[in-house]
Amino acid sequence: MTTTPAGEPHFCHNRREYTPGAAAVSTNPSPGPATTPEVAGAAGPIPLPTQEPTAAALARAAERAATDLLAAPAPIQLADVVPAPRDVRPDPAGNWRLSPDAVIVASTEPAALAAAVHLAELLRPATGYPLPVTDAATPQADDGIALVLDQAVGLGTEGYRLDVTTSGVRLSAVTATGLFHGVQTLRQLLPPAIESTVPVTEAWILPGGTITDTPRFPYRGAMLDVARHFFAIEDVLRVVDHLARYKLNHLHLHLTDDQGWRIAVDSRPKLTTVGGATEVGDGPGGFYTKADYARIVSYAADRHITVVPEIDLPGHTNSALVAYPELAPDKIAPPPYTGTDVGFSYVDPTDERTYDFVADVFGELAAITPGRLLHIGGDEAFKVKGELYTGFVERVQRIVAELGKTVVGWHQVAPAAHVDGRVLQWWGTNGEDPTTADAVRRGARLVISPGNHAYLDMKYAPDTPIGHDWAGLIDVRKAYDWDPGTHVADVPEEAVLGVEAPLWTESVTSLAEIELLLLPRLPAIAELGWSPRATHDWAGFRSRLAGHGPRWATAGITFHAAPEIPWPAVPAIPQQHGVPHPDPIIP
Ligand code: TNX
Repeated sequence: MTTTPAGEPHFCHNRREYTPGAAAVSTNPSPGPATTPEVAGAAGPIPLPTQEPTAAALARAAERAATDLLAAPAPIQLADVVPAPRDVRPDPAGNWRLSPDAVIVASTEPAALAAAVHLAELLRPATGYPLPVTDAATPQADDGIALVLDQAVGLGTEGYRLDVTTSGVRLSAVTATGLFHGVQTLRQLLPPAIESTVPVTEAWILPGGTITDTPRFPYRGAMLDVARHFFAIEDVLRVVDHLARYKLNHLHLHLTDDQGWRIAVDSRPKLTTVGGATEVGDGPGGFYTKADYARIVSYAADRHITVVPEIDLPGHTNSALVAYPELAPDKIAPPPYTGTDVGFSYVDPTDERTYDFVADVFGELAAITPGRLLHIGGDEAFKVKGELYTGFVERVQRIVAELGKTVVGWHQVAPAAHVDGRVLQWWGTNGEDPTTADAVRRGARLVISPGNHAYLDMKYAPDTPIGHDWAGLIDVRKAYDWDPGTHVADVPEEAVLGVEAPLWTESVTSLAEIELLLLPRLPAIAELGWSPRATHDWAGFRSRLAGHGPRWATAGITFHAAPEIPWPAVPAIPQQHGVPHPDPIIP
């Protein structure tokens, strides 16, 4: 997608990657017209003619193609939601039209009001309607939208119920989190033009009926590695927005690695002034001050997302060793590292100063992290073996527990002793893992991130311009077709806290590249985390997901136009108020 000077979004039909601005990534080998993979994918291969077509046949084919291209997008159905809701009861007689004088009314609790304000802010730019927000003891949906906190709804800490009738919309939940998730559903039920940042002419119709929804797993997350490449706060906030859209509730930040240390620690200033000044390649690196981090945490909290910070130990620590050589096994500062190897660095597990360092770092991090979970890494510490490794992990686990936090570690920490509440993040590529299953028997719970299904840094296909393939290629179907509840042998579903999609950034240098790898696989992982297994259905998912392409395009979000998804041939091009409708682009 490109954006014209006037700001209207357009699809470039000879591109498979849509991106705002000029940096669209083209992987389409045939630059000819009318050969978009999505069109070809939807219609199937066109047989080669055995003889010259007649003029009449050509005219008929051209007419058919034009009709397809110009067809109005199918109206949105109540079930067209990602992640799939638990229960959907459409009522085609209950459609409701959002009108210019609609009002949003919320329960008097500030948290309900905040969800209502969030909804108004989502709907105002594209509709151009004022959508005033008010509150009431018993909000009514009189030709408007009511957001109601109601204990009697009984859908847990994150569930919601959405009723759309001809007389208005009622969204109810026990918690503000439930209301927030319901707002995301409501947004998806409006036409894609709702993503426009300027007012557009559109029939803002919501499909009638009732949705009752609750998540399958309590933990649904994504990880952003800000250590291999550093990303600006605004980029992180935009990733938070993407998580919120798909009802993910945890953002794991991989804050430290060999190539850079990204979080300020007052007692160890050189971690950031020295350790933060590098990244993969020749970039300048960077770091978050505590105020920056607080901004991310609070932006995420406003979207009902908890930040899980990771300090990766004892390996992946070259940037810390450069800053503080007393942590290094030989007490000599290594050169800064800007390559992409893993497993060579480690803090000295035999030196007490290392544990003082760990206590200082986690102490300061705990103080600025409202969430309960602190991630201690633990992966790929190839040079710290056996009891030296488990002893180190056990001491770090105790330090975190004494801070009143719950420890998370990559599944390599499994052999260490259990501490209360311990969570392992499993990233294997084969569900047979007796060591992890044993840790679960000793009390650990799992966040599941299979390298060959959930790793967002894996390429989609051999021609994906960035990413790795060590865990295989992960197309959208591969990201979707697995079950977190049964994935790891001998681990019962009750021990599975949820799912997470990690994005490692050795090859990722910009927001557009983050989005290219995130979308459309993040919604696939989100659906595995949220939706009941009974709704799992690749055919249904791919057609629901297809409707999100025009949304992302309209919002200027880069995504990979995966050929296995039947993207609409022509996205709705919204008509800006007072501006002539742009010509549809017909190749
Ligand atoms: C493995 S999976 C790593 C990371 C790399 C990633 C690249 C894990 C816990 N560690 O250090 O960035 O592979 O895909």
